[in-house]
Amino acid sequence: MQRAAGVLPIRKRQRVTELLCTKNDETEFCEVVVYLVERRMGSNRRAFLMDLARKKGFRVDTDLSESVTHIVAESSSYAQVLEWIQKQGKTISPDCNLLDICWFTESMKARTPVEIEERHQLMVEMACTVKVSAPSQAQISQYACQRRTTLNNHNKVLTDACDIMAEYYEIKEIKGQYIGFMRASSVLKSLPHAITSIRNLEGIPWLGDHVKSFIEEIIEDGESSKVNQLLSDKKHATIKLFKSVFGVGPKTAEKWYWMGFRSLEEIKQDQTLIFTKMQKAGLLYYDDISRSVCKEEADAVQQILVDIVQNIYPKAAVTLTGGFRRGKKIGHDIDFLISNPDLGTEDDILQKVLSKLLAQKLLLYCDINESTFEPGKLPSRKVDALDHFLKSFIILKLNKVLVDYESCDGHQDVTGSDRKDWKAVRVDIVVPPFDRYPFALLGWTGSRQFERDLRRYATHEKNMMVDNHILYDKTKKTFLTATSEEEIFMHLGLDYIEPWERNA
Ligand code: DCT
Ligand code: MG
Repeated sequence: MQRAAGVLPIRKRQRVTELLCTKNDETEFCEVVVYLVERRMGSNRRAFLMDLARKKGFRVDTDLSESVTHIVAESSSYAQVLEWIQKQGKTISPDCNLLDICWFTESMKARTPVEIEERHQLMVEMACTVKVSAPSQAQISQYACQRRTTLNNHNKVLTDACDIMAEYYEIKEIKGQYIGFMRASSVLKSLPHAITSIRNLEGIPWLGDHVKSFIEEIIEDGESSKVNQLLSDKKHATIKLFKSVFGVGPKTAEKWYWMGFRSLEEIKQDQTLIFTKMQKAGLLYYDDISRSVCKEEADAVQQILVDIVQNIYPKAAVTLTGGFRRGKKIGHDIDFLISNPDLGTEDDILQKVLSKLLAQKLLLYCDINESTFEPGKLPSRKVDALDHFLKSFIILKLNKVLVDYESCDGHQDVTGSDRKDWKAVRVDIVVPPFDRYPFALLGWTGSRQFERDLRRYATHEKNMMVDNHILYDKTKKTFLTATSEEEIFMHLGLDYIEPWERNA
């Protein structure tokens, strides 16, 4: 793979510098004129990065002109950027550098334009082009945080089958197999094409022998005998049913099965079982909360929370996170972050929100997890551990009149056939301290596999630790601050992945 040559010669650079730097210039490195290519980057991110660079003393031009010395592009090849420039009807200086975003990221981190190395230059052929016949291993990252995974899944048959296997092994607590199928499903979801032949599997990471033969069977026979076996396994189906009750984990589900229970009716009617408060609510509202929540319902709940929060703290924001932030149209619950610029108001906000919901008779169930967050503490090594922020798991009584069901696909499935004018919905509300908000947002946006891989990548590739609270550089022994998700990606040397590209 050849790299494009062309670092601006020093003499020419000086000439450009003289032309560009006026005495009033606030930029520190006026020999460098950066231009960010919007293609693949998106206008919002471009605006954010331009602003960031200017704050760090860089000259960034909004328009592409011959004075630009450094053109920076994301996920693009040399040829693609040149073609794009031509399409815009622009010309650039022959000595202009066409660079990958990694040069920009490193320069932001160093607060100075870093020396251009070969790896910073755009490649003549695009490295991430996936050849449909046989993608090479180097082209698909083993980390979900280096892949763009939208909801446009070209391999649904395969990933659904892998997800069924993963869920089975999760319940059985066979971690190796569970992770294996999760990773395989995740990488298949990111492919830009459908796998139609065994040859297509070459070079795709995480397809070990076991998973490969599982997939090969589906490609050849159109179905998996293992999945069919699981789907007709009554024991597995019963344990899954019990586990689908809010507050019931795999251990309790399995215990109920071994105690001889086979249906939720039997569980509900039994006089000897002792339920937790959460399980009681889970059983009571099971019909509603076992159904999917649609985006329109999430929007209605957000409006209820916004109305309450803005009355108490006008500067506070209510952000929809979880699957809905990744663009999903349905989910099993609705996840929110509430953030207020005034530190120390978290308890008060949550208390007042819950009191108000209670007064409005909308709070069917509520469980509060007090904050155990200690600033300056290193993150937990447990990848799946919940965070330490103040949060509340609730069941909300949502008035159906508030929901625009007309816009909701398959709204019969969502609302059910009952005649009551409300639906019970599961809502999580997290209230992190304001300076932790970008980390909390990144953590709560998910997907779970994306978060796992982000942590694994930070540890193994960067000697850093990241979680919902902090980013820690183990080499420098320092905590890195961030005011946005973009900055966290930048600290980690990662291209920014939009929320809707995190459906790993
Ligand atoms: N999360 C995580 N690790 C976990 C659980 C959750 O990183 N063990 C993060 C990722 C998603 C986010 O929290 C919200 O969790 P869920 O609501 O379980 O996931 P979701 O993606 O919103 O899925 P759904 O659409 O079904 O609600
Ligand atoms: Mg969710």
